Amino acid sequence: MVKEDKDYKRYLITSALPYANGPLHIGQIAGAYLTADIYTRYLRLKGKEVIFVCGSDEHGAAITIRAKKDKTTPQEIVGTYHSIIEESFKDFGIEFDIYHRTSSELHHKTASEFFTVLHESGKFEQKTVEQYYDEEHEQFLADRYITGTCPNCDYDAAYGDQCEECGSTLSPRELINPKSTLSGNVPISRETTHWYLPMGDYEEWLKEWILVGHKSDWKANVYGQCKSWIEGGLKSRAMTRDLDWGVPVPLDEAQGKVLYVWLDAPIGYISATKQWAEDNGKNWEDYWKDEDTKLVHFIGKDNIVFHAIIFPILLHAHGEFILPDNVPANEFLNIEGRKVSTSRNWAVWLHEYLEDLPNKQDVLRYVLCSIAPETKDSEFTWKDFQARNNNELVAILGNFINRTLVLTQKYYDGIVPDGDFSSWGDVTGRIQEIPGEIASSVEQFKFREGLAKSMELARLGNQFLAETEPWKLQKTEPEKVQSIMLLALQIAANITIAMRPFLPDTCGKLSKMLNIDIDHWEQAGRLDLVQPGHAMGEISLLFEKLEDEVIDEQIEKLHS
Ligand code: B3M
Ligand code: ZN
Repeated sequence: MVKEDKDYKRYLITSALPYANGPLHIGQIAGAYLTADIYTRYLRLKGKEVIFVCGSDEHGAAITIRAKKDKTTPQEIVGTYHSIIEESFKDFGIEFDIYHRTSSELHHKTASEFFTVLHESGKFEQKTVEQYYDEEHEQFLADRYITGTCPNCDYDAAYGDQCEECGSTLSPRELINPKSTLSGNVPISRETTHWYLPMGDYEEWLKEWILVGHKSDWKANVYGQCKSWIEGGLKSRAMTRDLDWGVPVPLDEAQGKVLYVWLDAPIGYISATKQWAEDNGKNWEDYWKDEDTKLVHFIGKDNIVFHAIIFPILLHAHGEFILPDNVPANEFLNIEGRKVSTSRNWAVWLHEYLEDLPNKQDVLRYVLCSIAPETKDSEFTWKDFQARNNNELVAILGNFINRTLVLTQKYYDGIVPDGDFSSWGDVTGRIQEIPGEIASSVEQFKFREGLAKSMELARLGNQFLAETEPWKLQKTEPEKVQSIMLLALQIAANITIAMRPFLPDTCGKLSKMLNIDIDHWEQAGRLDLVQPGHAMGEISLLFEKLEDEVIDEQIEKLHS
């Protein structure tokens, strides 16, 4: 039985913890952050009890390999990138309740205790196995420390844990022509001991929970991946690693070993919640141990198995935690016809965008939401970015707002006129319907559709002004013009609420111009949001046209 939203008391929203091994690029933003932020902002406007948690993933080979490449230490790497990432999220308007980090003491303690509970209740299998080993660097090679050809798609740079080309999960032994990332040498085999999660033991449980229980409410891409993994048979997976960077395995016999990063990182959601609760005088257990909490993990498609299968098994095996209600994963965003590649610098970096195009975070939010890879990979191009800015934000939304406010200023000195707009039933009817449609799209994680619906308000307003042409009637029928303007102002006021989850900065500015502060979703759709006699604030332009030079510069930058 799928639980309905009304059956939940509170929400816990998470976005994948980005590795603190580099700055954020817009592909990541379109995947796991913007949509989660929109969803959370919508819930807050509805007055729901909700927290949105995230943080830096500071462990794993992603960090240590980067440190080695840059000839520095893992501490140095995470120190630098944690701050850059946190800052750019903030400037972009991603409103986490907490942005935590997995190198924190609280996280180490939380992850360590989690492991201990599983270990003491016999949930792991201890096995001594042969693993690849780099003799030159005296290190075992797991995950990203080993690369080779993917047995499923022939990609020649697949990692030991995952092929980034076809998305399949792998183990080092499956790679064809394995090579050490550290030395480039062909590895030898050596014995080592690890603690394994016998995932196969949970197959029946997963079939029931996902394949039966979430058939209708999980996105097709997520459900489909889960189905093929479960039906393909789940193998035991090591939950520990021979590394010196990470959360130490809390067992005497496990010296020099740390928790597998995919065990420790999702526990980061729990430790982030704990830190938030401590900072805000709340009880973290309400969010993790009460069935009335709706837990939703926003991620990118390469993280599906970890969030929909492995972490739920761990939570279930532990026994005290709730499970995610949904795991909305997006596909990938390509840039100008090519896959994002951070190593080849084929990416649009968020912090650079925010610097190069200041105060235009909402333009990027608008474009990324419009093209979000919700059901399949999608494409970002700078020309499309320019077109959406110029033809949609400027020509439709900006234009409608500007005309409405400028005319109100001109005709009535900025004081909302009195009037009767009851004869435009088609228009008022749509204003009343649209918020419900947006809500339903957002609740089903269809953010592109929700944004398009919210934009329909601006289109409606534009069309209404174009049809009624108040500027032609002001001399002859001033009373009719008052009614037209009053209705146009109600549409503008509705935009401040209906578009707020998507474009928070713009809606904040617009609210100031209208001198209103509508902070509850239930007010959306109403036709009395601005009252006759109300004085508006100062007017300015919401968006500006982007010239070719600006766009060409960005295209050049990408190719340089
Ligand atoms: N850091 C992987 C990634 O950035 C990983 C996510 C962890 S979420 C618990 O794709
Ligand atoms: Zn592959």
